[in-house]
Amino acid sequence: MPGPRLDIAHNKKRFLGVFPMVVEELLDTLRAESMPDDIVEWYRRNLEYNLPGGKLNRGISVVDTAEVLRGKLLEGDEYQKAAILGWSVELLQACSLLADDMMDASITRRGQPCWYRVEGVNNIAINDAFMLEAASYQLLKKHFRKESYYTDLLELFLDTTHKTEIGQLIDLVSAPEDRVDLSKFCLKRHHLTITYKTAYYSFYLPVALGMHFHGITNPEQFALAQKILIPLGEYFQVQDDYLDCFAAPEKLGKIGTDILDNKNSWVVNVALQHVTPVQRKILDENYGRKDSECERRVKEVFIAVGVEAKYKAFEQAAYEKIVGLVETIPAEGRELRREVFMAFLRKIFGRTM
Ligand code: GPP
Ligand code: MG
Ligand code: MG
Ligand code: MG
Repeated sequence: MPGPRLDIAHNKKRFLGVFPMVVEELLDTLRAESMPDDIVEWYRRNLEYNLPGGKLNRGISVVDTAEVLRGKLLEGDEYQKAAILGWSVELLQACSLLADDMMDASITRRGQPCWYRVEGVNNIAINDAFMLEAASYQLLKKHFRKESYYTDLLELFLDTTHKTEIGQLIDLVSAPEDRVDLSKFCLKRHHLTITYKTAYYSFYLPVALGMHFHGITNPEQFALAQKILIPLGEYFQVQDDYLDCFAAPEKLGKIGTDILDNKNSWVVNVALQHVTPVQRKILDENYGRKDSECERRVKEVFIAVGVEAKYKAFEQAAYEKIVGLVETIPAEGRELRREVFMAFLRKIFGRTM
């Protein structure tokens, strides 16, 4: 059985079609507490500014996974329920991005000013991030509390959030603002960082949710999915590091900050492996400085050492490794299907935004 074809544009439109209902349900949780209108309106603005503007890959992948496993498109109430699970992931993602942009001193996100930089918001964005996280549990409670797998969903959200926070901690502690020491950077620590800060919540979480929705209960199947999705997520975050430095901000929707922020990024690690002593001195003197001229000099070295070709080679190797992992799933597997992972891989391979 070939399963349904995944039409990315159509799937996004369909997923966004559920968003107004999600917003109203969440606003109802405040109305039920008789909150004043301006408070309800603030919450609405938080949701509408921070949720729908991205690629929505994580949320849509919950639905995609459920549909591939089912072998047909979901319809009506069933589609809506899977999409709500997807929006719960998008709420968690929006929460992380709001907070991350403050921690990384970012300027733009999804083609608009970061929420904390919007006039009148500032540090209220911290509370807004918490509210987005809480909103995901409100949705889960309303729509899934009667399901046998409700506790599994809750544990999955909580454990994934814990892992993401650990990853964010490694990311931040590895990038002290006042002390640049490139000899402390290493790809082993980078790998640990990206596994925790990105791979679990961006890749394992959506697919595991789709698997629960479909009724899969066998822990071995979840372990097998994780074995493929963590490398996929690591590959995605290397892309994020590369694009932070080299993509056009208008296309990416965000202005890169990794060089200014002294981040232990894939790009600087690869450059450090290939620099001459003169280039190394330029990096030592310019990396992690809050100065666009310093940033320009660093990028010049990255280009001169051939980071682009190394990235292309990395992408190809990552693609082949992941396809190899996917092929460990039996072609006629009765539970997991190769297409769950190939659909995700196709969405990100060679991405420029
Ligand atoms: C990506 O880091 C990781 C996250 C956004 C997770 C943040 C986790 C928290 C617990 C707040 P990044 O800074 O490279 O992302 P971007 O490039 O999108 O800013
Ligand atoms: Mg960031
Ligand atoms: Mg960050
Ligand atoms: Mg980044």
